[in-house]
Amino acid sequence: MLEINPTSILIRYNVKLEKEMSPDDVARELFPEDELIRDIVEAVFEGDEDEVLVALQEAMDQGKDALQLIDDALMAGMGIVSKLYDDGLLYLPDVMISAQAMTDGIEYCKRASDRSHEFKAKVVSFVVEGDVHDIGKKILTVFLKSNGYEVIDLGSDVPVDEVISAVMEHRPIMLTGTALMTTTMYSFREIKDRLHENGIDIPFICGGGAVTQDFVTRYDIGVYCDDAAIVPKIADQVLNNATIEDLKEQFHRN
Ligand code: B12
Repeated sequence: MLEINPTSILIRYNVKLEKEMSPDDVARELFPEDELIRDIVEAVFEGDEDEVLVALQEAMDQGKDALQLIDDALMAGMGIVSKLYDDGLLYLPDVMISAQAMTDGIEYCKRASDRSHEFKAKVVSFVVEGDVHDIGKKILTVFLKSNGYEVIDLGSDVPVDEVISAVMEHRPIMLTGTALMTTTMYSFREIKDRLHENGIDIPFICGGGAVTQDFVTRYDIGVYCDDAAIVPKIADQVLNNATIEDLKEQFHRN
């Protein structure tokens, strides 16, 4: 008896089947066409560190530039992961695993090249003194790195002095602070005062579970945001010469 496969008929007549797409399906639609780049992007998406290096080497052997691969393949792959996380299709562990694969890939590319990679700009990030909650800050640094920023990550439980010294040493375009506890978030006020005393006029972006827009505006600390995924967009605006007032207007909720 003739067996009819309805799927093939629908595909033949170009009728899209009503079926929920898996994260892999969504990602696959975003993968680039260039096969060499695609293999790297896919390995970053899968969080397969070994495969990332194999695919990078293959691309370099075929004439791709090591540093260009950072932007075109590694960051592109992480961009897809960030997008799917943003859309609620991937979870935090997926992001962290892919971020590690991307970081290993970046180191590999840097070692393979005799030139240095050009980042868009530098951002200093930290979790306030007395606070070890660093998961949100880790997400934030992943988003910044995958959008081409160099992140000076000071870690968690960072004393005010250390934050100020890092800003003076690295001269970033902006500073991000994370606080998860109502007892620790007051460090932000001290940091803002110390930045001011030292004549440093960069945007201070504040976030983390305990922090509210009301707290940040009441003490005129800087710019508040509750979503780590937005931080690269804020950095892009800073590069576009947005003032602190512009940023508040654009990113604060009414
Ligand atoms: C995981 C966790 C821990 C872990 C931390 C592990 C780690 N490495 O981070 C451990 C077990 C160590 C821990 C310890 C403690 N914890 Co705890 N912990 C939590 C918990 C359950 C989740 C926090 C978390 O990671 N959330 C997920 C991340 C992704 O959220 P997030 O950091 O806020 O980041 C998001 C946004 O805020 C934003 N964001 C973050 N940073 C920034 C920065 C900028 C610039 C921007 C724009 C955005 C942004 O981006 C992220 C998403 O997009 C919370 C409960 C809760 N509901 O939040 C309690 C909680 C934060 N902990 C709490 C407490 C009290 C403690 C302890 C004091 C407990 C104790 N008695 O020992 C200790 C504190 C130790 C210390 N000195 O810091 C309280 C704080 C209460 C308060 N408001 O002050 C909470 C709220 C639990 C509660 N309901 O009581 N904790």
